[in-house]
Amino acid sequence: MIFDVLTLFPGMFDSPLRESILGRAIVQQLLQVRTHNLRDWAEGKHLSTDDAPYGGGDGMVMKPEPIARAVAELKEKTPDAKVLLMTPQGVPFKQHHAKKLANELGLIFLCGRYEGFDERVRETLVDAEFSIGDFVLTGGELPAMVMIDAISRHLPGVLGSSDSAEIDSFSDGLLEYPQYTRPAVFNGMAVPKILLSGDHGKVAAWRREQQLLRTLQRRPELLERAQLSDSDRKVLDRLRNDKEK
Ligand code: 21W
Repeated sequence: MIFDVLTLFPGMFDSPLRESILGRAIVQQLLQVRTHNLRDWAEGKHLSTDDAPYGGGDGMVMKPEPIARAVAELKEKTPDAKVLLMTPQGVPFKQHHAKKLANELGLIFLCGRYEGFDERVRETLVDAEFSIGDFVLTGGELPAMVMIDAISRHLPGVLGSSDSAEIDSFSDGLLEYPQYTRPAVFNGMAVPKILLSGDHGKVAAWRREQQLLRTLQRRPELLERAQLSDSDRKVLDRLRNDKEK
């Protein structure tokens, strides 16, 4: 997969993507992240990429022409690439988007600064618009990195077999169970006895119940879409009743 990123701050992408799992995946040529400075497609004495908004108001708006020229050039190399606009008004990025986008050959991320993009960028150049959540950032660079990270985990070979993307939290729509490692007692707090019992069946049942409990307590809205077995539903009914008492 080739990720092309158009940004005014290409340096922001250097270390986050080159560390750890993604760094290894890049070395192994499982994916490529190419950052491009939008200013390279700017014109005029000041190489402006932004301008004042028509109609007045504070702040600046990203000019459409440098973006159009840049996208046209990048698409010459990867004609099938999807163009993704990072914007607070985009659809909230979810795990199912990450999984689906991992099937593309190329993705071009447009990262904005200032108050946003000239609306005409959206209309012609963009395949989809994404937000990463309801909070205000200073630009689209961190959202692009978040998406690249989440998408890359689904590319063949990027994750080791022990942490498969399929067994993750959200793959069945539930939060994960609590985890423990040594020591068996830490600051007076013991690891749940069942985890030391060696009874794999009981451990699995306990973990599933903990997943259901956590999701019920912290993210009850996820239960509406979670993949639940008959036995899960029985456990959930019991947990809900326990709560009432
Ligand atoms: C923040 C851009 C605030 C614009 C009209 C007139 C990309 C982002 C961003 C940013 C505004 C994402 C306005 C979650 C984010 C991003 C920078 C507000 C005010 N509109 N996901 N004036 N959060 N943020 N513009 O901030 O570019 S994806």
